[in-house]
Amino acid sequence: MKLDKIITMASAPVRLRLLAMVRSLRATGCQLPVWVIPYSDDADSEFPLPEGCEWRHVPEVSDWVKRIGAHPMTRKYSCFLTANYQYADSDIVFLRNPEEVLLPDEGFVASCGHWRDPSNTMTSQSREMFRRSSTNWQREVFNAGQFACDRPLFENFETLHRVAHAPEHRETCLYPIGDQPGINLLRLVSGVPISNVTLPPVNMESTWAGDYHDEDYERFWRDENRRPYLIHWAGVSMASPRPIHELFYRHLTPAELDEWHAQILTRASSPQGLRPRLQRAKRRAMRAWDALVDG
Ligand SMILES: [Mn+2]
Repeated sequence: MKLDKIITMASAPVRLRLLAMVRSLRATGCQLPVWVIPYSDDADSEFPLPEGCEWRHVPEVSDWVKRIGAHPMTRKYSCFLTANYQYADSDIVFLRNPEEVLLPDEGFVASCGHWRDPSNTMTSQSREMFRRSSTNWQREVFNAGQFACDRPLFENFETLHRVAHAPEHRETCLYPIGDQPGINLLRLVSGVPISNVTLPPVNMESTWAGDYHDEDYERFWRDENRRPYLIHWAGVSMASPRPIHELFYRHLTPAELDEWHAQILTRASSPQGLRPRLQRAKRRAMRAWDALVDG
């Protein structure tokens, strides 16, 4: 595919993540425009973007998401109305130019190892749809933080809306807890063929920061064709030190690094550790939601 843009999502709290992501992209030689989907419409959520980036409002999608109470991350569904893009979350750092890496690929391209553990990519409803689609359906699920496609999954917003609201899809596509199950199901329903560069024939090494534990993480990357083209922190806490965090830090100035560490310390010292409590609450909510859909 011939990429013509990078798409991401951001709001003020992830400003440093976004700056590092864009700088890492430019360092690979990629000068494509970056569309930034606003995570929220709050007045203080936007901030000045680096050159070559623009806030990309798609009101029909963001108004719809708000109206139905779906998770704000589902604003990413607007990607499915466009073509020739790489979507990348702000907690990603590029290592190779996605324009070059994806040139031989067609259709929808995933680049994660979720096939090892598909559990967070579906609801109990969409699991049945995947099971009915193939006996090897695990190859077709992916992390919603990184995907590329050379064509729109749906011809217009009306079609996307109709598919998402269909009785057999709505619990998954209008999911209030996250975007990943809906994004996976919409790709499946679209019928656009999917491949994953971490599976044969490419067998790229892992793109997830959580798979790299020690100082010499680059030893897995001796074969350039199998070197990951991006690294995604997806759920890996920056509060606990890991050598691979350096790939992110190297794109921040000393002043930004100070700001970053102050943010981490504030979060870590919140009463009784707010983050674990929030994550437990989220797991409870996901179980309750699944039970509701099953019932
Ligand atoms: Mn992410």
